[in-house]
Amino acid sequence: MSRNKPLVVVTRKLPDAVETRMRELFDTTLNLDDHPMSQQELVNAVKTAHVLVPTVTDRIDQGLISQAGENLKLIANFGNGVDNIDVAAAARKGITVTNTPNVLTEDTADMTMGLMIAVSRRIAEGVQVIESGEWNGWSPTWMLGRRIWGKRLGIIGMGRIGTAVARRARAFGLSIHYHNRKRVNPATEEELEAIYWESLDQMLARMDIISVNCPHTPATFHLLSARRLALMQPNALLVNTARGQVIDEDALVKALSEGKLAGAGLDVFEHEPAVRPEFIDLARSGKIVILPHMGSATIEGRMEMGERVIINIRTLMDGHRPPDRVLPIDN
Ligand code: 8YV
Repeated sequence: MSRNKPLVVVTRKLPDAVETRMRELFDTTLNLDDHPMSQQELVNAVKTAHVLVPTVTDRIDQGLISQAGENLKLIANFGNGVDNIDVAAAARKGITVTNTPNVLTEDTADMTMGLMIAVSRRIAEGVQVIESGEWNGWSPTWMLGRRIWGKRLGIIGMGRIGTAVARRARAFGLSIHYHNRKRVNPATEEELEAIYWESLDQMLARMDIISVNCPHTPATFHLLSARRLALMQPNALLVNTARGQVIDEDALVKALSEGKLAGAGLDVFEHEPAVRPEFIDLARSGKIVILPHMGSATIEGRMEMGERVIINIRTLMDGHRPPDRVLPIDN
């Protein structure tokens, strides 16, 4: 530690302004060429650093945490979801974990709406037609999509992002239904005229569009299983901007290929950056729209995520509880 500044290791390239500020405040090791860190690099980092700043692309599991040195006091995740970190193992070692909530809510909700509209109105297919030079002109029965106005949207996970999706969806004329571990407060339900479904199965069977907005936890792994996907209406659409692990991808491919589900908009995948070839074929055929985990990818969002990371580090270093502390989930 130089001049009493904590040693902070950042695993990926962050926006320049964030990196510059971090170097002013901390003894910061940057990853200038943005390569995903190897296991050995991560081990070296946790052995020496006071603070590790990982992202969704780093597995901070129990094995890694067990090798952490005495110095490591904080894992300040650059991201909202913490399914890449074994939070319980960190807690057992007295290491605090923080994330960056709130600042990517609106961007992720925008992308959810974007996918919903892109799938139902065949936007990606339209782009492909123009780019291929095969557009022969307008026709009354060509490229017909499905209207979203007046349809029913079922949101799985009515946290910050789910609620932000609901607000937008209301303006697009969708009626709001949701499934959540807990019912949201009456004022929010009233504002959104939202219908709560305690039973996910019951909700799935009745919706025109389903949006996945819950975190990936042991309880939500493959929540949308083959059995549950089969409950959905054949005309229904599925949008996922949360985590690929929430959907059984084998079952989703099967449902889409067999026409048991009309389409999907996916920003996330179970084994990123690998995307199963069937999804790519389905995207080429216009059945689904797929994006490479871009839900929170705005300049403003990334800057604010960096600011949250800095605030969390500084607060802990000043001897206080960081604002975005994440506690282990009690199952
Ligand atoms: C982030 C995300 O880009 O914050 C999250 O949980 O999924 C993403 O939108 C990513 O996590 C950055 O680490």
